[in-house]
Amino acid sequence: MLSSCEPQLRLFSCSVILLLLFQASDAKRDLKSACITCQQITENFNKGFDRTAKQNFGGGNTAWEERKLSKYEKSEIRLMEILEDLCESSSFECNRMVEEHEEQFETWWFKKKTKHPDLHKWFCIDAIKVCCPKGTFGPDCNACIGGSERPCHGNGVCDGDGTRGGNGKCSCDHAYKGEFCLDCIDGHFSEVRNDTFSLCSECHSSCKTCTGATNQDCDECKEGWEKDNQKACVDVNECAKDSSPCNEDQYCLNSEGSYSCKACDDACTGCTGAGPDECQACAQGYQDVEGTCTDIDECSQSEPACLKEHQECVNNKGNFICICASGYEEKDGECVQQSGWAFSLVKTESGAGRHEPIPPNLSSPYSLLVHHRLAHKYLHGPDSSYPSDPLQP
Ligand SMILES: *[C@@H]1O[C@H](CO)[C@@H](O)[C@H](O)[C@H]1NC(C)=O
Ligand SMILES: *[C@@H]1O[C@H](CO)[C@@H](O)[C@H](O)[C@H]1NC(C)=O
Ligand SMILES: [Ca+2]
Ligand SMILES: [Ca+2]
Repeated sequence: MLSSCEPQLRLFSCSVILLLLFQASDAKRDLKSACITCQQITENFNKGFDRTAKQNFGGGNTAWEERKLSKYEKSEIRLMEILEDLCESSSFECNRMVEEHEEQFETWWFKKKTKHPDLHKWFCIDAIKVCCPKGTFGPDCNACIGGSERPCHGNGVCDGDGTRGGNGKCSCDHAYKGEFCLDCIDGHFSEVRNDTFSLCSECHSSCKTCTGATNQDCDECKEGWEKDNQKACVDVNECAKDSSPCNEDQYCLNSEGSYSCKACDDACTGCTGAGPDECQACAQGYQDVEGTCTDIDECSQSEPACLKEHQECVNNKGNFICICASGYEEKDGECVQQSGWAFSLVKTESGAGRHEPIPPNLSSPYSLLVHHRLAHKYLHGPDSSYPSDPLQP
């Protein structure tokens, strides 16, 4: 009686049922992989059979060796040698399957081999029933959709094909669709078709759907293509339209079936192509010189561009900057004399440049300290630190 059951026992029987349920669904899910494992085992068996064919025997040409060889050929020793090498030691599935069915291998080896030489068929399909013949699937090895001769009519893969698992439905190859893989997907047309055979080919790149291979066979054009007056699909020139599809600082580049927008040159405000000679107008800081937008050199204008004392003008593309002249540094927006040693680039007579030290303004104690520190570094190298330097953090 259940009520008299020990609670531990009920728990135990409960978990056994759960375990069995789990194993049942697990087994169903694993039917495909069980067949693959079995397939590998029989392949390795055949390899082992070949490998052991001449093992341990030299030429095999003496009568004694002949006798001995024919004895070994069908011996249990040879079977054991083959069985030993069927699985990788790490493959749990494989080792379990071989262990579980060792007797079956013996039966086949000693009694069935001659009549049923195909081990895969005898063992995987008929004996332990994890595989099915090609073109069939599932527990009862039913024919795949499209028939076992040409599953999916040669245009797809049958789910569970050759195993006791799967549902026999087709996953069609590219270009095919439908339950039977006889229909063509969009962008493809049927070259040949009857109830059992179908060949689909790709449409011209301009067609969305078509009845043949050229751009005149399109039913509908792809996006970016339109029908001309001969009913052929031709490229739409998006850039020739009244309103450009690109931004103001871009130009439009047409391509087959598409277009792209490219950034204008920095010298332009609006453009019709790449480069500073394709500008609609010149950007600020540039001026038109014979059709090309060219940088304005603000520093060589008659009006000085930098107005503060001790400032120098440096020209850049599209603008200019004002920096303090050498020997001066910026402080609160003004150029003041540098407190330490500075170096100015001086032109030598040969035209090359040379750095020449400029002495500091020594009238303030702060400047003096900085001067000493720089002098120390000058004498002891740039990485040396000034001893007991009150300015060092
Ligand atoms: C279908 O077409 C294929 C290929 O052209 C041909 O081999 C086959 O006999 C045809 N079958 C039928 C039923 O017409
Ligand atoms: C040195 O600095 C002092 C105070 O900062 C300043 O008054 C003086 O004009 C400067 N001397 C020179 C030569 O620039
Ligand atoms: Ca286009
Ligand atoms: Ca400039």
